[in-house]
Amino acid sequence: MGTTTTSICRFCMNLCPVEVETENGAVLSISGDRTNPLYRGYTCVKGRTQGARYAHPERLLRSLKRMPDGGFAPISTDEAIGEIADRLRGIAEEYGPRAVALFGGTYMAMDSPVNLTMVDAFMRAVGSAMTFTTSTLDQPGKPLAKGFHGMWMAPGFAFQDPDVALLVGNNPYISHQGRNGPPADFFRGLANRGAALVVVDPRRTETARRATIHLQPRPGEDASIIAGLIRVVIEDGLHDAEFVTENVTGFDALREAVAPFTPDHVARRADVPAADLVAAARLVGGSRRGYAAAGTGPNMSGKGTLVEYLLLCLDTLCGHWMRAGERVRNPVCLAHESLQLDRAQALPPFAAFGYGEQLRVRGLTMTAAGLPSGALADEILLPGDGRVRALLSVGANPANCVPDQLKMTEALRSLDLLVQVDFQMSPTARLADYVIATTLPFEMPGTNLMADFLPLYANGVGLAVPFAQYTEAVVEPPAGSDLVEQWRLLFGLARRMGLQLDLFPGLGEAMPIPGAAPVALDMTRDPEVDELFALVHSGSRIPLEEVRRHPKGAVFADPPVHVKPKEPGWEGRLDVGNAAMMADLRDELAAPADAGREEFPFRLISRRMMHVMNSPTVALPGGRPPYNPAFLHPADLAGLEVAPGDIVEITSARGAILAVAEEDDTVRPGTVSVSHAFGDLPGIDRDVRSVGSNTGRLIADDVVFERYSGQPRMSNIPVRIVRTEPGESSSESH
Ligand SMILES: Nc1nc2c(c(=O)[nH]1)N[C@H]1C(S)=C(S)[C@@H](COP(=O)(O)OP(=O)(O)OC[C@H]3O[C@@H](n4cnc5c(=O)[nH]c(N)nc54)[C@H](O)[C@@H]3O)O[C@H]1N2
Ligand SMILES: Nc1nc2c(c(=O)[nH]1)N[C@H]1C(S)=C(S)[C@@H](COP(=O)(O)OP(=O)(O)OC[C@H]3O[C@@H](n4cnc5c(=O)[nH]c(N)nc54)[C@H](O)[C@@H]3O)O[C@H]1N2
Ligand code: SF4
Ligand SMILES: [Mo]
Repeated sequence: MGTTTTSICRFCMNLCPVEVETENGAVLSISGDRTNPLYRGYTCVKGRTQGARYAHPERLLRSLKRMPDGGFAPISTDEAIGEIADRLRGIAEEYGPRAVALFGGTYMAMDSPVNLTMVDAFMRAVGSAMTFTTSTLDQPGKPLAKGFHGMWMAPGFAFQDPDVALLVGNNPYISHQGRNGPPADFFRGLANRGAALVVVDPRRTETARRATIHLQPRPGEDASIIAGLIRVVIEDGLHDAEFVTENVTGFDALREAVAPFTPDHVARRADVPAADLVAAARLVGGSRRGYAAAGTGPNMSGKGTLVEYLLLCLDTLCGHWMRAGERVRNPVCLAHESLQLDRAQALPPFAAFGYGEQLRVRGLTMTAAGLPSGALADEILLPGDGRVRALLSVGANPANCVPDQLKMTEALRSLDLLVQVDFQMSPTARLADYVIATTLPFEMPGTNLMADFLPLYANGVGLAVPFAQYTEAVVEPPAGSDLVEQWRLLFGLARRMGLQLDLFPGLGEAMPIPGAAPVALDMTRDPEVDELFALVHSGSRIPLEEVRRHPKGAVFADPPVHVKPKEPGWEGRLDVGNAAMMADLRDELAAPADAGREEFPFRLISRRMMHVMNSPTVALPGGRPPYNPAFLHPADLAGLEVAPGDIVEITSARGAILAVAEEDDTVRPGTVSVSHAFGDLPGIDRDVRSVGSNTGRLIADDVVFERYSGQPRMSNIPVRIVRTEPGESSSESH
């Protein structure tokens, strides 16, 4: 019998409270905490099986250094930190600090709440603005669109029993990118209240199956579809005229810009029934207590900012924002109390791109979503002043996840210094000069702080009730291991480089807390984790000490938070007629709906699978294939003369990959639905049945990309598909 401790699963943003059974430092089992009022014992298969990572034979227990013969040799983590610090200092001195870049991924944000502010402080101390993250490869349209539209300073209705929800290319049933807790609860709640669900997705997803109306369009047509919805809402007079008069500007420009998007036009373009589009618009516009949200699909299809902007316009026209006096059901707990949205007034538009660091390619700049990661490979490869020569990869797997894998892996190989922080020998680790072995979440204390920030990021994600939890570390790192926390690595590097670190409270300078100044760390000693937790959570609505008194977490409803009235004299307005966005919408009309069908008859669309979190780990759940199938409609399989389980070659204008075909009648005919982050480095992953396929190899980062965020088109990729065998492929670019 082992010991059971309550903790938090930090494998995805659902942050489930769990019971972890351990024995002699090994994690025996992970199960949901049935006593939790919100999650009620919910966990998913990938969370439950990730316990196997802790004592896995393939786990990295010590750091590695690349030797002159190309192989790796073990090195003590402390020694590695010293050597890396010397090389970073040398590179910064010789080429300027811009030559030092950092790429932060999923597990920079997830594994410790200290990481984000530490990364921010570290790069500021280095003097380099070259911090890239997955934000610009995910849904950068969200923060960018807020810049064009402005922001309502009170929440939407996502967590207040909405009467209608519109989900565009978002599959919370699988991705948990929705309301935290058991995904089914949200949909059951809608059904029990008789609320409507409208889903726009080229695949009849697990979410779409619960929809009142499912529009199953061609991918990449979301801007036209939402413009069509807006047109019907305005035409039918369903908009909230009083809210618009009081808080909105640009109404006439929007009405004019959406005029050509008649139901018939949109129906032809997107290949959806016009009557369904009109019915969907009436559902969405027919209720004040509704909300609209997009997921990764439309953001990845090349026009993310426009799509997200039009969704904000739709919510604004329909008055889908909370008003003065209403109670906010899900106030923040562990985030600074000033970050709570609680004011019924409009923050006017602000600059969301075109400032700060200028990148050397495609006219890209700093954005509200961060520096465009779609330009990282070019910033490494392009000769000249400012070229990136050293890259710290923190909680990320850029070799598999940054699109244009052919270019990205070439870039990673060409660096003077690549440092990969990881717990396993990921493809990026195998390209690195140093691999720093890191702790896993149950070996560290943690909180569910990130959940508080989700509603600030987007409508419809985050906690529906103010639930907060703190966890101690529940296991020691394996005996004889030499691991370091990601934040402690950065602290160690700074100290060895002779840099002073100044930490902002919360998540760092990018998520500023009004009036908060950075705190100078004492660089002469190792910081205690508790003092950093106190700093990160300082000023929280519920003090961290109070949360720590409830080891299983608790709901902190009191004191209640009510939406305050508009400040006297406040003149801010939301802009639904931004000139650049209206011009982008006009471009949509001109763009051919379905170009290039002859050479590339299929469109590859993005998706998530329940049993993996992006890159597969060494602890994949048993009984699941170790590859990511290419899901095709049965009619397409028949047309291609491909049987389920056959190997197909998928070719785009950029490259070709092999994949295992699978039959799936939920996929729209003419599309192929494949998840990302699988496969290995180009040239060595022909055995797709054991490693899967890397869709990033089909993507060019500089041909079709979102104009503000630089996000390459990562879904709706034109491809052709033929049956093949691993041995007989026609292409050289595997
Ligand atoms: N073609 C295509 N590309 C995509 C996407 C797509 O849909 N299509 N999606 C994009 C999106 S939305 C994202 S967010 C990115 C993700 O891109 P990344 O963040 O770069 O990738 P992940 O697979 O999430 O991160 C995995 C890395 O973290 C390590 N890891 C796993 N668990 C832990 C842990 O607990 N602690 C630590 N320290 N490390 C851990 C893994 O070994 C791996 O090396 O990919 C993007 N890339
Ligand atoms: N189980 C699991 N959960 C995860 C992850 C994982 O890998 N596995 N990854 C995590 C990460 S990093 C993220 S960012 C979130 C993402 O969360 P979601 O955005 O919910 O991700 P998906 O489940 O891929 O849903 C995207 C949907 O978009 C659809 N789609 C593709 N192209 C288009 C298009 O052009 N238009 C429209 N309308 N739809 C389109 C796809 O069919 C798919 O159903 O999930 C997170 N959660
Ligand atoms: S949904 Fe799964 S992976 Fe995500 S936090 Fe819960 S158990 Fe962990
Ligand atoms: Mo993501």
